[in-house]
Amino acid sequence: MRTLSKGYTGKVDSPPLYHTGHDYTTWDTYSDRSSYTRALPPVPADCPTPMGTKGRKELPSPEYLAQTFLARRTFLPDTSRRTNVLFGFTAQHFTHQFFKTDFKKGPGRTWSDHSVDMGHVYGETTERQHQLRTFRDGKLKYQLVDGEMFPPGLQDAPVHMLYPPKVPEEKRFALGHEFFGLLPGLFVWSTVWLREHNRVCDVMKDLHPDWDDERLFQTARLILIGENIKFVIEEYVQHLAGKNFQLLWDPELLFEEKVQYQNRIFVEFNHLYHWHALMPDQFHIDGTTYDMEDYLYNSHIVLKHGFNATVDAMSRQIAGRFGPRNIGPVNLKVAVETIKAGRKLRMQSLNQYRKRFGMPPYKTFLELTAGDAEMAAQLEEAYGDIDAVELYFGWAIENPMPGSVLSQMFVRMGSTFAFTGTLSNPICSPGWWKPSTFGGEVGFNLVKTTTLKDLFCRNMNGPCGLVSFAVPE
Ligand code: MNH
Repeated sequence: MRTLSKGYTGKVDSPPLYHTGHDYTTWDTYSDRSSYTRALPPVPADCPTPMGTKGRKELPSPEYLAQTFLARRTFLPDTSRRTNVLFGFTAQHFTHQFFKTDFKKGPGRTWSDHSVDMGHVYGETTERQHQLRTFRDGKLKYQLVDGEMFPPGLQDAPVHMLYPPKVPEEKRFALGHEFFGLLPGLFVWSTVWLREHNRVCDVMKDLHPDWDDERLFQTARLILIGENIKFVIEEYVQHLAGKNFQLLWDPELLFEEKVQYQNRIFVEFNHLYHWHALMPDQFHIDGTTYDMEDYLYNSHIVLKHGFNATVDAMSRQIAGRFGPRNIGPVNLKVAVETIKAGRKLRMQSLNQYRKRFGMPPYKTFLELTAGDAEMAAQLEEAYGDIDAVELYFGWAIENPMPGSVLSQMFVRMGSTFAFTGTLSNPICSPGWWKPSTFGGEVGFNLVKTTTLKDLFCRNMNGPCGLVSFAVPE
């Protein structure tokens, strides 16, 4: 595990060499946290073709690419690892704490703090955090529905949320992240972290009756950050990695190494994580089927069916497989926007990134399509040259490795950013990694032992159903 962690964390430039604000290294590359960093500099603006020297003068239209190669015909499930919908929402919820593009300012700009900081639960700004806190015993605001704890309504915590007008006032919730009213799966995650935070506050208050609200709040936050990293490495990344190797999160493994306990988010990592193929077109809960349009912006579904039943249903529904032609209609326009963003940022080609991350460039279109001759011919027609295929689009049509959820390139690049991002968290540093940071041995043990199932089951009223990242055989 030490070798693996060293191998991956060593492949990210820190301090970063490039960012989205300049085409070359500047002081801002280091200091401007409102820009994403990038692993490769942009294609120079005065190059003969958009991809440098290769390919045609004009790239194929994003709409054509999306319709022809990305749009789902029929739902293709991930039969290789039986990834489920709960996994998909975990991916989305977890990563939106550090992928926060400032879309108004442009695809290279971000309002994130570049780390696993639970900012999607507590709010990115102090102002938002204060709106969400009760200022009693460290706890966050909540409401009880049939005796169960849920996030507060917007009238009780008036934070900015992005709800469309059709959502009635009483069905709007105040969450840490303004997008999280979008999907019931994100609401489920917001709820479980809210319950865990308030539960941990009770545990800490019992142990430290003299602690004030601020100390209880801040300590609970550090414990939740640790719990999050714990199950993300040992269960979530484990699900992606397969069964041949048991991952272990032990910050002490890197104490003798040169680790920088700070992180920056790369725009390539953001594009790589557009995992919209995972999402089905319908959701099944307790015998009811919801089409996407009834599901979006409808957090109330969770209250209607109950928290436990919703989590169980999400664990039993299979997610989509990665690879060509599996992005559903509502997400196809996100794919189009991502292709456009890549062009605005003048991102280098798939093959340039393969070389940057130690993989051989594809030599032919047939190699890229894993032997699909028809698609290879269509792609050759569209791009002209294999070295002109774009990064996000290339990923989106790569097939998973046999028996795996992801393609080889996804694993290589994703692991590099993921291990760096989690293992460089300040709680992993020699100075912080000790009981007192987490309110004593009890809190430290929560960080060192919490599993996905623990997190959900200890925060449920009544029997806990299936909580898993894979649909059982
Ligand atoms: Mn998703 C961005 C819709 C599921 C990962 N997603 C976006 C955007 C929309 C969106 C809209 C903004 C796009 C733009 O303007 O460029 N996403 C959805 C919908 C679903 C969804 C409707 C489910 C249905 N998304 C998922 C899942 C993941 C994911 C599952 C898995 C990780 N999405 C992303 C990432 C971004 C994004 C990453 C980029 C976010 C950012 O940069 O701020």
